[in-house]
Amino acid sequence: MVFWRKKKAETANDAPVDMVPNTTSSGQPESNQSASPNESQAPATQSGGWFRKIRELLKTDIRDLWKSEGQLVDDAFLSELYAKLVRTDMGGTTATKIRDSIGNTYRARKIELEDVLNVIREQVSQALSSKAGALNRASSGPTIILVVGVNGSGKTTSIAKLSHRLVSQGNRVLLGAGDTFRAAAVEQLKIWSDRIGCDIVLGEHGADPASVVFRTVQRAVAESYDICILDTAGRLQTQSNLMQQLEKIKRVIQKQVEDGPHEVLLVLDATAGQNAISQAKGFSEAAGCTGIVLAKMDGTAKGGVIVPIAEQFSLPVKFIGVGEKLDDLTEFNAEEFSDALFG
Ligand SMILES: Nc1nc2c(ncn2[C@@H]2O[C@H](COP(=O)(O)OP(=O)(O)OP(=O)(O)O)[C@@H](O)[C@H]2O)c(=O)[nH]1
Ligand SMILES: [Mg+2]
Repeated sequence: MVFWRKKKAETANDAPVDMVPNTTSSGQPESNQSASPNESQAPATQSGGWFRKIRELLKTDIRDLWKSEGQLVDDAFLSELYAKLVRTDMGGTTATKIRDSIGNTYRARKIELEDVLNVIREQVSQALSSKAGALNRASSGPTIILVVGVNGSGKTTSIAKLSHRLVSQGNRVLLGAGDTFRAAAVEQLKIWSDRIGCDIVLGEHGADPASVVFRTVQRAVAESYDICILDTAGRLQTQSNLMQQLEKIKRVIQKQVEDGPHEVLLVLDATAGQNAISQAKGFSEAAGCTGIVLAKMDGTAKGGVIVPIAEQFSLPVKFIGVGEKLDDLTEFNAEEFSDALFG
């Protein structure tokens, strides 16, 4: 069930894997950001769009259960409600808790939509509480952030959005184009860096990604950058040789920054449903991830997938991606999230 799908940018972005930011015919990045740097720091709840839309659509979907004012809570109602909840991908455990809580309190009585939304909000907030997390920062020297995930999950775009956010907050950011595997990947990050106005260390196509990472971290330390964000090529959690490559990359980082990387962010595609869950498992075991970025939350009504992901892994959800533009990244906050969705 897809409630709505955000309109894609009318550019090369249409090609998911080879996506590059908008460019003019001269190859220069277009200045088409939707908000000023100040606005970009506002969470998506304030900047409007995404949360409001998904809430309205969820409400509409659940409201469909009301045949008349005040709906009788019986087995038929409870199982229909359960089905609607499961369709948000929130997972059977939380959906069962919500259904049972409503059944226990309201069975054989009439219930209003608001009462149901309150129970949902409470249970989702409970499931997600303490699952949010701020970005880890180095106690001294540059904060090194390694970004990993399967092909096309949204790594490079999330790096661009995160860099934009950090630059807007006054940080000096250095990017490392460590995806030397996919043709055009380096150029993709380069175009973003030009648009954001941050520095970048480029890699040769086909070069050892660890060498690009080495040069990037070396420069970040030598030139006292605040943040260094390293892109990597997409890989499956089952490709053990490629997972070992991530280990090598981490060792290369640690040669220069002993306590690095300070973050290993796993970018998951929210539309991947149950696949996202197995990716979270595989990557967190093999790559020592420290946090999750849940990208493409705007592309699905199944935003509920965040619940089982956060519940099953001890990984905090740090950011959610809600679109393809630089401003479309918001910090994850459990209470705000469940309020926004079900409030
Ligand atoms: N709607 C939406 N699209 C997104 C979001 N994040 C990324 N995308 C799109 O997803 C596609 C893939 O994004 P990339 O950032 O290139 O993904 P990647 O993980 O770096 O891909 P590889 O480097 O090929 O592994 C592009 O078309 C992006 O514009 C998001 O939050 N919302
Ligand atoms: Mg990429």
